[in-house]
Amino acid sequence: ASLMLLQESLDSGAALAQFEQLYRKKPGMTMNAARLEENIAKNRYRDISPYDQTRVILKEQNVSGGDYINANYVNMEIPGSGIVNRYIAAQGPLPKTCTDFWQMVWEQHSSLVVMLTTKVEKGRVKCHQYWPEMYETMDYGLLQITCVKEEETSSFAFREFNLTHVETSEERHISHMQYIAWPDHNVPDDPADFLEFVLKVRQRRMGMVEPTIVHCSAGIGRTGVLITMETAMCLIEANQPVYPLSIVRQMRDQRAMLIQTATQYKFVCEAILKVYNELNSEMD
Ligand code: PTR
Ligand code: PTR
Repeated sequence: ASLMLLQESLDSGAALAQFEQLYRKKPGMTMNAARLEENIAKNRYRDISPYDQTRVILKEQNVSGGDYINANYVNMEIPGSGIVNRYIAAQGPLPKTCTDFWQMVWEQHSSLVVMLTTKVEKGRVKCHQYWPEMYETMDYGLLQITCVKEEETSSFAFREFNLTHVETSEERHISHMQYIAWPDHNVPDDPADFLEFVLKVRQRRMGMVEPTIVHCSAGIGRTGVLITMETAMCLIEANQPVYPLSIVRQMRDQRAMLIQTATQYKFVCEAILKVYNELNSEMD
């Protein structure tokens, strides 16, 4: 029933008006760490900062000094199922934050990184290539990383990395899933491709308790769309009502500005309806 109302409020424009009215930053949250002198150069965009209360704090003193990275924990509860989908929403690494990024991956025990941007869009750099080329090994601080697999389609790139901690020799394996057909401030070129990608992410995440790291360029627009979609899919499966606006609010309580434009919000609402309607027509 919640989704029938969604169709109506999309048709009337009310859904988008509500989205536009929702706060982009949660009142009372602060962003002081991002503004510290030593951290300013670690932000890709001056206007995109993590909340202090939910930011990921690097544990080991790192090469660049301090504990700061532009990333927030975003936990999405699926009521009635006992599931909490755990994410870290982050900006795309800069040349000087690649080591910090891998340190975060390691310390948070993440085994999946989802990337929703290309390195360059319309001639502008959106994300530094923070990983080694196929069969190559690179050092990032205390981590040695080797790319052991790479597969590309016209919309996706899937990679596998081996990480070795040089001090302890501990080894781990990490998957990298990149969506390459999605320009920033915009929506994916093909909703079917997008849904296929989200399903692949979900399959890879099944049973995973450690956070999945999701990033785009700023770590707000496209990252927010992906988290919203996966959350809605889980709610539909758990037979729970889906209120996209409350998903967005729950996300923005943990990282500011998630889902950047009304077009992105509309796109994800329509994709949610598509999944819901397909599921229901199968059951008829
Ligand atoms: N979007 C551009 C950028 O982030 O690099 C331009 C921009 C810069 C937009 C700064 C807003 C900015 O706001 P402030 O410096 O007040 O945070
Ligand atoms: N100041 C930048 C701008 O408004 O252009 C910040 C920004 C950049 C915001 C990219 C969102 C962006 O998209 P995404 O979060 O999907 O990478």
